[in-house]
Amino acid sequence: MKKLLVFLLAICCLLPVAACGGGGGDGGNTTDPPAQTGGVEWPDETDYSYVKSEKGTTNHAQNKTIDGNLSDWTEEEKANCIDLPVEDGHNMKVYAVKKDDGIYVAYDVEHLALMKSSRDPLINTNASFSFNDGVKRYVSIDDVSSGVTDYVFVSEKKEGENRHTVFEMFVAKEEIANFDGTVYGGFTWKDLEVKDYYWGFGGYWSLYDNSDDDASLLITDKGLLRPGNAHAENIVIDGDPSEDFWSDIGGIQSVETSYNYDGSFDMRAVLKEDGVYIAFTAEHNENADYPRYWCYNTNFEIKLGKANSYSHHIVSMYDQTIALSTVSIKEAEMITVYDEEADKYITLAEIFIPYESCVSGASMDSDDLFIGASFRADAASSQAVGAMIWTPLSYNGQSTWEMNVLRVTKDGLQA
Ligand SMILES: [Ca+2]
Ligand SMILES: [Ca+2]
Repeated sequence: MKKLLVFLLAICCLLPVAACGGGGGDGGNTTDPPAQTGGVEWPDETDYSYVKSEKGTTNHAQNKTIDGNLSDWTEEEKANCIDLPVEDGHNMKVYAVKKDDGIYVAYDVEHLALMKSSRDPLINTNASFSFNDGVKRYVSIDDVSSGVTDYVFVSEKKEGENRHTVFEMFVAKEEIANFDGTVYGGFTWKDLEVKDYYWGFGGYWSLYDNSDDDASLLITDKGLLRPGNAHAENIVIDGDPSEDFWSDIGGIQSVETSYNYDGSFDMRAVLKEDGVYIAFTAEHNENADYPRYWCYNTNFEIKLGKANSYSHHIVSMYDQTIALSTVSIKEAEMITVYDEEADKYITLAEIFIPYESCVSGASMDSDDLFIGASFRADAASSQAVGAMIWTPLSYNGQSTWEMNVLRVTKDGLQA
C-alpha cells in the first residue's frame, strides 16, 4: 500500500517536470544533433554532468575560501551538522558556523538529478535557509541568490544513480540583524526527486523540526548545535536507565501498559534544573525496520505541555542500530536488544529535553507540564494506515497520550 502510494505520488510529481522539460529554454535534454531550421540555430544539448556557478563570488569572506570545496571546514564543524538519510542511499549534510565576519553555510548532498527546467529558481534545485532575523535566503542552481553575500556551487554526475552537489555560502554579518546575539538557523534542500528523507516525504528535504521556515539549530563557532546545555546530572545518556538517578526519582516510579500482544511498556520522567529527563523500557514481539522513514521504525514520541499547547519530540531508530532524534531533543540514546530466552525484543531509552525546547515558561517548578507518550515497534501496525500506537496507561486505565492524566514534576511523575 505504502509502495503503491509512493509510486503514484512520484508519477504525479514527475509528470509536470517531464512536461516542462523541453519548454524552459535551458532544460532540454534532446538526443537529436544540433540542427538548423530556417536560419534558427538550436542550442546544443545541455550537458549537466558538471555544473558550476559563475556569478556568486565577491571575495567578501575572510575565514574560508568560498569555492565549493569543503576541505577548509574543520572536523568539529563537520561533526556538528545536519546528517539526513534519504532513501536509495542518498544523503544530505548541512554545515554552518559563526565566524567574526559572518556565517558560513555548506550543503553536501548525494542525490539523483538536478531540477533545472523551471523558470522559478525556487522550484529548481536550490539550498534555502533562514536565521532568526526572518530573512529568507537561498542560492539556486540557476546561479541566482537572495540574502547571500558569496556562494559557489559545484554539481557532478557520479557513477550509477548518484550525483554529488556542494553549495558553499557566506552571509556577511552586516546583513544579519541579530548577528551579535544568538543566531539560530533552519535549512532546506529542494530536490528534483520526491523521496522518503527519513523525517518526511517529498522534494523539500529538511529535519522534522528544522527547515528554512523553522530556524531551531544554534549556529556557533563549533558548528550547528541543538538548543540547551549538556546535562549536568549524574547520568550517562547511553540508553541504559540503570543509574540510581532513575530509581531515586520520586512520584509514580513507573507507568506500565500492555500492547496488543503481550509486550509491556514502562516509563519514568522527572524535571531537573536544565530540563526534562525521560527513560523508558519496552518489551515487544516485533522490531520494525524501514530505514527510509522514521515512523515505520521502532520509535518513541513525547508530548510535553497541555492538550492545546505542547512541544513534540521524537526518537526513532535508523537501521535498527542508530537512534535519531528531533532537534528539540538535546541528547538521547535508544537501544534494542533481543532476549532469546523470552523470545522478545527489549528497547531501552534515555532522553533529555532542555526547557528551551519546551512550551514557554516551563521550568523545574512547573506543576502543569503534562506528558504524553507513545511507542511503536510492531512492523505490521506501524506500516498500516492509522496505525495503533502504543501509549502508556495511567493507573486508572486512561491513555497518557491525550495529556490529561500524568504530570512530570521535579518529584517525578504525578497523577
Ligand atoms: Ca571552501
Ligand atoms: Ca544510562
